[in-house]
Amino acid sequence: GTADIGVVGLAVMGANLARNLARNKYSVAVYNRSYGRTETLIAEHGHEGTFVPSADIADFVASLSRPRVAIILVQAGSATDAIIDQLAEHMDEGDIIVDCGNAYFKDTIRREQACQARGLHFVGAGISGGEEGALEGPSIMPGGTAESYARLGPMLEQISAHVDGEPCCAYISTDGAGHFVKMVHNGIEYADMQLIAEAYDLLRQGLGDSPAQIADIFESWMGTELNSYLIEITSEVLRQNDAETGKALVDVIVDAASQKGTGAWTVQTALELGVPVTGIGEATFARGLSSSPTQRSASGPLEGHATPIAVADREVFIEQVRQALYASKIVAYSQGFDLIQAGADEYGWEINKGDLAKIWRAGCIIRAVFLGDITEAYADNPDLPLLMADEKFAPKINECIPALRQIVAHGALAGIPLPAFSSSLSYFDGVRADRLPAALIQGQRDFFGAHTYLRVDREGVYHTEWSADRSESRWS
Ligand code: NBP
Repeated sequence: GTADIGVVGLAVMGANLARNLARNKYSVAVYNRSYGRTETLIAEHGHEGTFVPSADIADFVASLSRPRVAIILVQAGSATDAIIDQLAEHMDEGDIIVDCGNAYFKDTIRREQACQARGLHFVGAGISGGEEGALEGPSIMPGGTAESYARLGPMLEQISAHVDGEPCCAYISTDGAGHFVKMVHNGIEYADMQLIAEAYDLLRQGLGDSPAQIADIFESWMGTELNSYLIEITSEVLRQNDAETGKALVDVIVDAASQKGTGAWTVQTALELGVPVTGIGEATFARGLSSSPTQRSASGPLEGHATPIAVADREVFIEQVRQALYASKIVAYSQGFDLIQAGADEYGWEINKGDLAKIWRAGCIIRAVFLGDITEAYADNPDLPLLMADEKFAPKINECIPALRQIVAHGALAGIPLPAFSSSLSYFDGVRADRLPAALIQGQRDFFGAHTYLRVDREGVYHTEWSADRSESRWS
């Protein structure tokens, strides 16, 4: 075969990634279970570059130059397993299978082991940026053997988004690392979106502004450190009017947020690893609450509907909301990077967190100017234990926390739900507390379960004889 690389699965993502490769002068073998999609791709876009279509997977594999590289972009789950099996049947030792679908990282670890046993390389590559990204340049997070990256990396780097000439694609680490960081990326995306939604709610219900006015506010924030893709699209969504009713589109959209599961994966993983990702957790739960018709329609007897906030100075209030958003965003990212480090420790990955922030600067949904600061923070100190306490971030978050306190208090008094803002503030207060009430919890645990406690003033593990004379004994 002569094709440089192949793509299996030609629905919107696969077709666009294949076109991106072809536009970058690679010869691209293409295959889809139902041949119709292949025909459509060739008919509509065949002129964009060199495509080598196959109706059969054996022919597809045969059309690839060695060592063969096949990218899978089919529905995540059993379809991916089916395609891996079919490819492996026809491939030879040293060939490379790349899954660019939204796979669960533990599936990727399992698949990598199975492929390795058959002498094949398996790369789990997270890819972000949706359909447009796949075509114009996504952010790509590949995990696999270093050997496979030597063959695959240059191609992926070329088709990825670029910032100042640097690709938004970098080798992450082995097996499931790429899909793990993609999962956390999506979790951070959930948090970011929820924080923006809470800022909107404060301006809408608290300040009483119209969607168009709020669109202007978000647009003006593009000139600040909040500059990001999500802020930009928020402004566009808020400015959109419904053709039929003439109302703001946001007012005719049902207020129930859907999810496809990556937020939940992130939270589950965080629970397993014991990492508090409260921003992502609250964002995921908030979507759940919005989509709970039973509970919401049963809430009639409950009082305390949202009231306007008595705002003394409009500009001051808007700036407080902006600072609250910025502080909470730093908290959410700090927590996300903690989860990535915990995953690396648990699964034996060496992840360069600065590189990761770098490849999220463009191509993906959480792309933001702010990520450049994260890259710098980790460049200065790769083992930074708490991102938000970095010497660049600490002064910024310290400056914004008073505004976050004001905003959370306003929301509480006005009855506007701010789960992500308020949990970010609680996390900040918790992590920097000199002393936490966890000491009391240890006392309670020792009381009912003899779970023991440590002392602040000496070594050893202690238990108090609560049901006897309450004397203390050293257990070890
Ligand atoms: P879909 O997730 O809608 O999957 C459709 C593709 O899967 C078609 O090519 C279909 O073939 C194929 N397929 C299915 Br379904 N079952 C199969 C099987 N048993 N054997 C072989 N092929 C099978 O496509 P998509 O929206 O392009 O997404 C592709 C991947 O990219 C997914 O993992 C998705 O999570 C991920 N992703 C999507 C986005 C996005 O913005 N959409 C972003 C990032 C990642 P057929 O034509 O024969 O039915």
